[in-house]
Amino acid sequence: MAILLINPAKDDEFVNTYNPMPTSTLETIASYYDFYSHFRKDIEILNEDIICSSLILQKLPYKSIVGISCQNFNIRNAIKYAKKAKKKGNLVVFGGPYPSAIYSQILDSFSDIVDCVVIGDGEKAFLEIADGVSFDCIDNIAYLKGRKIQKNNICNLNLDNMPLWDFKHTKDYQQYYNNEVWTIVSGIRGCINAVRYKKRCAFCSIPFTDVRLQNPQDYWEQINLLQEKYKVNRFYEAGDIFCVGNYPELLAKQKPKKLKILLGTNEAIASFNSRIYKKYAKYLGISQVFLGVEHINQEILKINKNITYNEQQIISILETLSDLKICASIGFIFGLPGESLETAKENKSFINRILQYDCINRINLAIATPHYGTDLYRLLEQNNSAQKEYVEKTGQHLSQTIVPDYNLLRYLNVKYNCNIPYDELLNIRDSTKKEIEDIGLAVVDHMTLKD
Ligand code: B12
Ligand code: SF4
Repeated sequence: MAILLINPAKDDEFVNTYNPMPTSTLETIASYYDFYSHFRKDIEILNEDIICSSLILQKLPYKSIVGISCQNFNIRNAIKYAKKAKKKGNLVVFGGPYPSAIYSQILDSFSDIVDCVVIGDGEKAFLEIADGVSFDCIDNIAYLKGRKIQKNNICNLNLDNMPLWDFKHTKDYQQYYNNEVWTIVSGIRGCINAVRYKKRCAFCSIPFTDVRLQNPQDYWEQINLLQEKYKVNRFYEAGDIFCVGNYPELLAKQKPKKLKILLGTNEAIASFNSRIYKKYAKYLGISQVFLGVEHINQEILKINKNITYNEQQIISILETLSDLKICASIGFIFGLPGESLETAKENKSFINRILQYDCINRINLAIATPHYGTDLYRLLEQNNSAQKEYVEKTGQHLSQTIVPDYNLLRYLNVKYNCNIPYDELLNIRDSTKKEIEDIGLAVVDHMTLKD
């Protein structure tokens, strides 16, 4: 029986704001398995963004292995598939950033349907699970041993031993290419800012503080293969921050001259390197940057990002990107701990001031969301009144719930960690949104929830 890897669709409470993208994450796991496994069982990948739920249910194997990729926005659907897969006698494996952060809660509540949770890099762990290695001997997993949760050693994957991958395991992958989509590549894993400050930002839910880089030659070989095979030109580097030391320079030096692509990158203000961009961005094909600004108030930055930066630094980056004709999608967050009416207005007025820059093609306006695994969540957990209110309204304790009520958590965060009424904060966010839309720019909320 084939092994099945599933990427469930977003849960109902979220608004679908993105076009589907190819499931690169699951393809890297499947290709790693094909390359290193002695058994070479067939693997199929089903992505609910393009395959309907009934087909996924129909294709669930019997007594095989079902791996499910979960994030905070699709955990309900992930659990739905896990239940059905378990009924058919499968070994059920969860992986992804969300289960990595909440593996113990998953194993506490769902040990009858989830056999093991992969924490962090999934390629080697999944290979060993599929090859039947005893759980005791597999790094990067957590599972129930007797009645106790056993978390094994966490070991980072060496990105230089990655086999090349394509979309051969993904059913109906051709559907992705109806539109001009970005194909995700992953030569950078982790966040350089988290390494520098030994800490993630207060609103970041990824539970690791390391960074790893793929050999530049392998990086281009992978992109070249995808371009030749599927005639795709747009690639999006998934690494949290692209400017990791001189990595962009090393990439530029190794890039095959004939290879013409467009590249999307993630950047943060503190680590953005204008010199590198001026020298290498055009040659690398960088055409779109996702830039996290989050807030302009220094106190709020200090509390939530472990660092401060000023207006001039941000404007200088926007000038560089505008000169280079690189598009920028800029992220802001309202309602971070420390927010008051004044600071929210400060953020709003800064957003209005930067809209004149040609490079900006999208603004992400988020309301701070306390995801599991973030400091924001921990702050609420430590606050007795917030705990009490959450229990009263949901009947669940914050440390036990796996699928939190995000709207309520946003509200509680503002109530207990900010100095502004929630309604007023929403009004400021909404009026900012309207002003941006009035000049024809797209606005999205990072975790758009249905009302
Ligand atoms: C690329 C990306 C996107 C892309 C495409 C996603 C796609 N289809 O592949 C786009 C832009 C569309 C996107 C959208 C969203 N994203 Co996004 N995205 C990312 C990003 C930057 C990189 C993901 C990636 O490819 N990483 C590289 C691969 C190799 O790593 P990986 O995915 O973590 O997978 C490894 C392990 O986790 C594990 N693993 C993963 N799945 C499985 C499954 C099994 C069975 C196993 C064994 C292991 C395993 O093994 C993998 C290989 O080592 C991450 C941030 C990050 N740095 O991870 C956010 C991130 C995943 N996104 C996030 C969010 C919230 C969203 C949105 C909801 C935002 C929105 N405004 O709506 C949407 C929802 C998308 C949807 N499906 O509807 C959050 C999820 C938070 C969480 N804790 O779950 C993240 C972590 C960002 C963050 N810091 O908050 N996203
Ligand atoms: S929010 Fe961005 S900069 Fe902050 S730790 Fe997370 S990935 Fe790094």
